[in-house]
Amino acid sequence: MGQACRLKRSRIILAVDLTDGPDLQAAIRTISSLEEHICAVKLNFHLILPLSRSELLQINGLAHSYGLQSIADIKLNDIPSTNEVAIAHLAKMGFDAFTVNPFIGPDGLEATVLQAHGLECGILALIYMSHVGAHFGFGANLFEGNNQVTPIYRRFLEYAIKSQVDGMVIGANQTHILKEVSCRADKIPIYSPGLGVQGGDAKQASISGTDYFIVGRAIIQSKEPVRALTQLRETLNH
Ligand code: NUP
Repeated sequence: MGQACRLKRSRIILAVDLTDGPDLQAAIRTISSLEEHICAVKLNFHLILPLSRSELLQINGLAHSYGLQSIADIKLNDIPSTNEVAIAHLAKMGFDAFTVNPFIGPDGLEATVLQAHGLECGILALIYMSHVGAHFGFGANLFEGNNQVTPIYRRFLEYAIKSQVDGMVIGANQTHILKEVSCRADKIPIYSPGLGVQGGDAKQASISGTDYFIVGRAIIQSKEPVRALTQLRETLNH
């Protein structure tokens, strides 16, 4: 991602979360009109479910032709043999990285990293999501035997470091978590969704430790997407 970020001089990843239709042409138009200002695209179920394998391959080929990376945001969370099949299919479709939920445990997470690296792809582990209510899961306390209490996200962080993931996903609106994690694992880049519609502030998140910003609706649903994107880019580049 670092290379794409330097090449495009942008730390912004476009969440291509089209809801109208959506079809291949709309995805192509969106990416082509915004590619100059972003370093990657992130595809979620919005496109991965309705589009065909060959259409996804075309979108990823287009992204690569612009020097962009492509992330499949499917938050893998299954038994190892099923995760393995999903990663193999997504890699064949041209995705460069996949999101994984460390809830699968350290061994499962490590297996996804080893497989992805073997395919020259990367794994981004969820550490603390951005949505309202994320604390019920990622902030829930694990009661250890010796009267110790550990929030689950700290355990996920341990798994992520041990497994040598390529990135960690933490909500841009979770500033105290961003600060803590960026100090404890300063070698692993942090990817933050949650700007704009979800309430996160770009500058605050950047100061708190976010390396890459994932933005969807604030751009895609803007009346002037290029303007919204260039403004955000300028804010972040200063
Ligand atoms: O914690 C997360 N929050 C989040 O919003 C992890 C994610 N992967 N996402 C995704 O990022 C979400 O599913 C959507 O695709 C994108 C954020 O979109 P928006 O809120 O900028 O529109």
